[in-house]
Amino acid sequence: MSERKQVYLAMAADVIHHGHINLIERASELGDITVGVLTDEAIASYKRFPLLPLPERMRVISNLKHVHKVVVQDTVDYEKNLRLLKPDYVVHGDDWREGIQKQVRSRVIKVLAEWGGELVEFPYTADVNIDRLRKEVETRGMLPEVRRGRLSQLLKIKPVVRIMEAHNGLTGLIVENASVVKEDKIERFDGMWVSSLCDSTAKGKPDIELVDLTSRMNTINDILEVTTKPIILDGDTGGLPEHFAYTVRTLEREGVSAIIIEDKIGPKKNSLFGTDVVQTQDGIEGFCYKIHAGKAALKSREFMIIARIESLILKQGMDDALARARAYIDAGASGIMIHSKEKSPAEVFEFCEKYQKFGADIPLVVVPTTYNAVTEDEFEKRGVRIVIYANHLIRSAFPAMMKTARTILEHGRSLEADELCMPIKEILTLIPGSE
Ligand code: SPV
Ligand code: MG
Repeated sequence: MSERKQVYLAMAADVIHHGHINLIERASELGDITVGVLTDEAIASYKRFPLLPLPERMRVISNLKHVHKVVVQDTVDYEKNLRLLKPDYVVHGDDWREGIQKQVRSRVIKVLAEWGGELVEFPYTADVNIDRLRKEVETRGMLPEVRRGRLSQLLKIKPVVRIMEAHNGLTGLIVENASVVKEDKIERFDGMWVSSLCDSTAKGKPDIELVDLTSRMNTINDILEVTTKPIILDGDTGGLPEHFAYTVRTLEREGVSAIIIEDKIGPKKNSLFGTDVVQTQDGIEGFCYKIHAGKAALKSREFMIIARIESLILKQGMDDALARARAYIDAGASGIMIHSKEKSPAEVFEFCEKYQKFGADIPLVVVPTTYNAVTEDEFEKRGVRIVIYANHLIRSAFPAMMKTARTILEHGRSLEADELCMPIKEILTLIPGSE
């Protein structure tokens, strides 16, 4: 009796729909099915954060009719599992001939050819719009307790978490939805930074800790309402330790994932002024007390209090920065942000190298506004875990709006400004549910 043929299918299996069932049914006619379920890391590398964790997704798949075996596939690429299993067939929907999975498909064909295996494609089930379904589930079902943990979950599954500034609902939507296709990956932002500079600027106010928490919470709520990604709040100095404890609780209750507080006291000025303005750094002890007060107030384990070190900004030297990092970690900080306003990344790189030697598993955060030639890959090599693009949406919006305003003034009409603006039809339908 001839042996049954071996069939391999890989899937995220996050939301199981009849498209999956169609595929499995057809694949079962070819032989015994092994399903490779993508890890959370693999899914996050090319689309969104999975709704269900890997063990749950594997359990669902292993209980489906026709599935003989379930294995883990830890990359979007099939090669490793194909070499291990040497299947006669790989089965997939025909939708991957175009788009980001095209290259993965070519490699599957090439590797299978080594032992005479074959790729079998079935027509993609046309009425499944999984992205729309997913969005519905996420925006409707995004409870604060789910969202709050998203940053710490991302840190477990991504080498570098990429954060972009948002200062209202619209910019929140940009961070939520912007994507580019790069080789066989879709690049997206992982979450939002609610910057004190941008939040203040959007309200026409200076970045001197003048915009109070109530007002900052309004901004945050506007963003929370229309997005699903984790939010990191720029908490300035955190205020008095007694007040900070309340701030932390408010934020965690709303579903914010982290606050970053900087070790300065008194009238706060933006760090990018450096020593051009008077800025006072807090003592190590005082700032540790504040971190401790925040930690003690927490109700959840996932909310992160990240300590931001201003020693390099204030020219206090590398040793001071490192001593503070150690002390803040000991005080319970769940992350360390090192800030610099130098054009060269040298001092940040030096900090990274020495920080790695601590051997502490506490995420390191950078804000490369001035040393912006450094890529995320280079940060990753140095152990940086969160990269924040702190002000780029407001900085790009302002010149564009000013140009339009001046164009109208120059011409005494708006015709010439039209080419600077998006078409009315597009703005009307930009926000879902406008019709
Ligand atoms: C902010 O975005 O408000 C920050 C980062 O605190 S920086 O402007 O570089 O100080
Ligand atoms: Mg700030």
